[in-house]
Amino acid sequence: MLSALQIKETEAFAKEIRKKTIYTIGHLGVGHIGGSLSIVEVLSVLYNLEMNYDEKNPTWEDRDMLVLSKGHSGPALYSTLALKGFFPITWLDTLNQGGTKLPSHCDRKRTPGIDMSTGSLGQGLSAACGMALGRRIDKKNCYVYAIIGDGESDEGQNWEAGMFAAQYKLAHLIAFTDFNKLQLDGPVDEIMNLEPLQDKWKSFGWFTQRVDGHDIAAIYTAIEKAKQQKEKPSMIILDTVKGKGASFAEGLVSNHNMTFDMATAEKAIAELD
Ligand SMILES: Cc1ncc(C[n+]2csc(CCOP(=O)(O)OP(=O)(O)O)c2C)c(N)n1
Ligand SMILES: [Mg+2]
Repeated sequence: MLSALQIKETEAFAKEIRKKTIYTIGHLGVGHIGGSLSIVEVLSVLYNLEMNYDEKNPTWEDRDMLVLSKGHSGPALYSTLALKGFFPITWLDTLNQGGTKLPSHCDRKRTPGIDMSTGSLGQGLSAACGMALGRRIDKKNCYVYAIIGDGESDEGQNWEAGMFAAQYKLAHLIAFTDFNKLQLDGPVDEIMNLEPLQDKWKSFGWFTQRVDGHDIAAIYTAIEKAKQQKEKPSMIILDTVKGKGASFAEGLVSNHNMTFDMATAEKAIAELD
């Protein structure tokens, strides 16, 4: 059971991740602000409450791992990892510039704390299946988490991974769908309607839940329930808002890969206090 203090601390952490994400993209002048801001709360719960890791030894064998399959949302994960001490916070100023260790999309060979290279949508859940199966074969008791996008769910490979995870009873695979209802250039329900999304994953043999993706306590409780599963992989559908918390971007179709300057970023950051 989560204490009121833990909720408060994790909400505060989420706010810091959100601020750093807006700052980081504003500093560069362009980036995937929408899909980065919609996953801030799940990242804060994972890295503040759930995941076992050692920021001083990011490749520690017994760690829990995260595959950010929607790799274009790297800036939110970089902000999270920087705030948790995986690398200096000043690296955020180098996002996607020549020689950076923080490319726009996640690269496990470049960034401490990134467990899988992603960006080519549709592949991450399959990678997470392999990681979860491998860990089980190695008799590790750790968890593999994955975050996929709703637009990304149009990629058929997700559904192959869905069958595989159920077949091999990957109970230590806990996946999230960032259901922010928007993809690159329009609403999900107009481009490729995913509903009934929870029923789909259930029919694939997964343990499924659907929660408010900006509610820290709800996300935490869902993960704890997922961890009680002994045979089924888990899909937690997060109802989210693309661009959540940045007044200049929230809910706009145009927030997918947006150009904005530091003055706009600073105003939005100030509004969060
Ligand atoms: C295989 C592949 N096709 C296309 C793209 C280009 N692309 C990047 S993000 C994106 C939209 C993804 O939508 P969604 O999963 O809803 O992302 P979010 O709303 O979370 O930003 C597309 C088409 C890509 N990265 N990989
Ligand atoms: Mg989306």
